[in-house]
Amino acid sequence: MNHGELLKMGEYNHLSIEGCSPDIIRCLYRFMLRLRRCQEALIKEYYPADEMRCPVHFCIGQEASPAALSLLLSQSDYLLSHHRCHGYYLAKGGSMNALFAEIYGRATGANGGIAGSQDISVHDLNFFSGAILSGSVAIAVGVALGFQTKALRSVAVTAFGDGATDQGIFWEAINYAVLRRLPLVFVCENNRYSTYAPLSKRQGKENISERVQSFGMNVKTVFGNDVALLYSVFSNAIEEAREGRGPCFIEAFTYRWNAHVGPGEDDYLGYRSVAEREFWKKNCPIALLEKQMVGQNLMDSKIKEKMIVEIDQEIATAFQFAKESPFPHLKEWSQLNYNIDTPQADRLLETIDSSFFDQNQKEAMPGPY
Ligand SMILES: Cc1ncc(C[n+]2csc(CCOP(=O)(O)OP(=O)(O)O)c2C)c(N)n1
Repeated sequence: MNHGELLKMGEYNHLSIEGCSPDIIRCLYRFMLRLRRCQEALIKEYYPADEMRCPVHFCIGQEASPAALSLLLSQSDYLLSHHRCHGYYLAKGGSMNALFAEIYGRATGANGGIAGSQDISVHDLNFFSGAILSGSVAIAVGVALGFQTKALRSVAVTAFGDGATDQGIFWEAINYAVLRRLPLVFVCENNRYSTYAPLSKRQGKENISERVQSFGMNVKTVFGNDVALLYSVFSNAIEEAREGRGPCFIEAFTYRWNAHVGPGEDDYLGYRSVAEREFWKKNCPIALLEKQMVGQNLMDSKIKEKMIVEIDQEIATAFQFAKESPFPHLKEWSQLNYNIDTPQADRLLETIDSSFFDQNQKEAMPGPY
């Protein structure tokens, strides 16, 4: 499977909800709708208000993977994500209030307003994300090794884009995970682009899964907008890893509808064809599931309207919470070093020149990132 071949398919009509209970289907749908609407609301609110002062990588069109994971991980499992992390943060139980507050740079944010959108991490939820491509993949190997060493039944899942596979450390991580049969699931959301560069311009061949498989890894390639399929494939992979049967690499083909970064459009740059964008919009993960649900009497306009009202209320509350929260203060910086066992990090913190920190965020940051 690759992006070029998928476009020739036209319409995807393989989504089947037969293997899932109605409750699971409803939860998957609700998660995707909630994620979609919260992203859309943030995009709408970004300008002209200009109060969100960090780069934000939205994930419209890519709701299926986090939705599937949201029902499969326990508290003790770790989820380590890349910069496009909002869906994964919510999947691990992160609150919308703390997400919005983080993007608004407020003290009540998931990371005290200091991390911003692409580095959100919540220790209590065992959720971590990071802007360094493939950084989380490498850290996930360490986490899984820890689980194995301590004979725990926990699993690490790392979710990232195809851009992570441009990094050398990604291939080292694959090799080591296979070698040690680590309890680790790799989820690669292949949306074809790293910023504005297609995979074909970055790698000799568009066959990530094939190359990963050549390391001895168990591999699956799936249409990443089929949330029911993802749920089943992720579920099996997580179960296998938990039972000590080793890691799995899942390549989920999907597409981001929005710009690489920020609330605006970047298609004026001409890096993506109209046909491609139309294909992926036609095969929207939410619409594909909804069609099946309507066919099985699991969804109608009344149920959907009720869901939207609840979700929009949660979003409105999150905006209010974020906007009414205070900005962080410099004197609290030391408290942001969560690991008190790292005196070296404490010493580094003391060397930071606080004059760089614009507490009132008067200057917008240049981009793109
Ligand atoms: C090591 C490293 N190199 C470059 C970057 C700059 N960068 C940020 S996002 C991005 C594109 C990532 O694409 P992908 O991993 O496919 O995820 P997507 O943005 O498509 O979701 C790049 C190159 C970075 N963050 N880290």
